[in-house]
Amino acid sequence: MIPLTYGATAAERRQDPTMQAFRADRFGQFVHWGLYAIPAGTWRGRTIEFAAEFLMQSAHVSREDWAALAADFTLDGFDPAEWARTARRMGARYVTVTAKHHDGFCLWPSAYSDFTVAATPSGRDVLGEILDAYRAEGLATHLYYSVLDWHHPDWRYAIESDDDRIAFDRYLDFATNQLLELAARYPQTRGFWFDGTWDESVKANGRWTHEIEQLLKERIPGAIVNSRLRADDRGARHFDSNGALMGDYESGYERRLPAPWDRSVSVHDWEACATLTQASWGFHDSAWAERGRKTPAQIVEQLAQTVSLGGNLLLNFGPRGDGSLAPVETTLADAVGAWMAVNGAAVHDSGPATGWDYPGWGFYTAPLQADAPAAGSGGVVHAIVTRIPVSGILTIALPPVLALRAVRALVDGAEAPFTLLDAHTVQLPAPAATGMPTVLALETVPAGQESGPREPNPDVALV
Ligand code: 16Z
Repeated sequence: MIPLTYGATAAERRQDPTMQAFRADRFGQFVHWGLYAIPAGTWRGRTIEFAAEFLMQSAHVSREDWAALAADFTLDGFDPAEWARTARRMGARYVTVTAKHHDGFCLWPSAYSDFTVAATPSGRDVLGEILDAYRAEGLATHLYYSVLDWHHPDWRYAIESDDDRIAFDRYLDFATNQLLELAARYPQTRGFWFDGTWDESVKANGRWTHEIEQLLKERIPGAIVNSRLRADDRGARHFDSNGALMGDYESGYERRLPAPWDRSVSVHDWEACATLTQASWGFHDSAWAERGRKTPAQIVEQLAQTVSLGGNLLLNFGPRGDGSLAPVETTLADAVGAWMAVNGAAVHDSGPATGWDYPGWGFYTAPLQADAPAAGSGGVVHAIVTRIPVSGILTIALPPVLALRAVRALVDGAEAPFTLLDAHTVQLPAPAATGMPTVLALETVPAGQESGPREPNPDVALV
């Protein structure tokens, strides 16, 4: 063990009510909105095929020219109640909103910066309005905060001189002030999602990452902080130099997921974030952005894979510059929501199905239970069928301690026949293709207690 002052603070996953609620929520909405939504990927006629929120950097825009966008932040189509309704209908149970992204623009009227909504025509507390709207729809609220800041003169990428050290210490004081200001203004905030923490300057300040986590938790008891904030004494990130997770959950899965069979990730809490388009988080108004756009079935498949491995999915939306949602995003949300309305039980309040191996044709999830019953006591496991085999047959290998009593489709409650192959392997016909994953509720009982004898089917070869 390497002795560390600023390493992991807990050996076990958190089990307090706030963390249990976050874990049970499973599906959140990420919202990237800021000045970058106005140019939406195009600067002076040139479309940059890169994330819209990076335009200031990728189009080499000066601080002054970028700051001038504030005059066009007029909220003409801004309707946070509509964002929140869309998120709730989709089945999201929490939202994470970009309070400040890399460009330094603040969605709240911060006392520590001139580059905020206070300098826009409306002068309104846009962030506060967004958070209120989501809470009114019953969603929990989290704040995204970029430590990296392209606007602030004291930001440094690395500390290479005494002057850098002095400037960056000032910068960290500024960030501390802003974060405590956010905690004071929005005390109902459930969590903080830190970003822009990968530079040498932040890695050399593990102490600050530790202290700000503790400070925020003093101000908001139970606040949930992502691992991405954290560096230890030696600059190790997410996981300390002894391999222990820092922060409350792992936030390294970005536009990718752990492999479906890799259960090792479920030893701790984690959250993956995903884009609707190939690579932009902010609204990118271009044919390029449309190229990799995901379908509702792809989103549901990512959600199923995530829950089956004990993670949360934070699905990103990028409202347009006027504050309205693009129809393509609300359409997607509604299609996912229609699926969730029928099948949400396989996602919300669910997690990995212990002892059930990855079946290849989809994912198993099981209800999260506060007092988990002994393995083998039976109950419902959900099978989310995302890849229908060409054979038309689903093979289910149950944990040896369980037997299958019934299989029911969540969509209509219809019971599916199954054939016992051996003590713990069954086959059932694959559901008809609907274009969206089908969810089957597998009703299990302890092995030996299945109702009535079931003879092996002589038509199915045992191999
Ligand atoms: C290319 O390296 C990146 C990619 C994405 C650096 C930063 C990011 C930012 C995105 O703007 C978005 O906020 C995402 C969650 N974050 C990691």
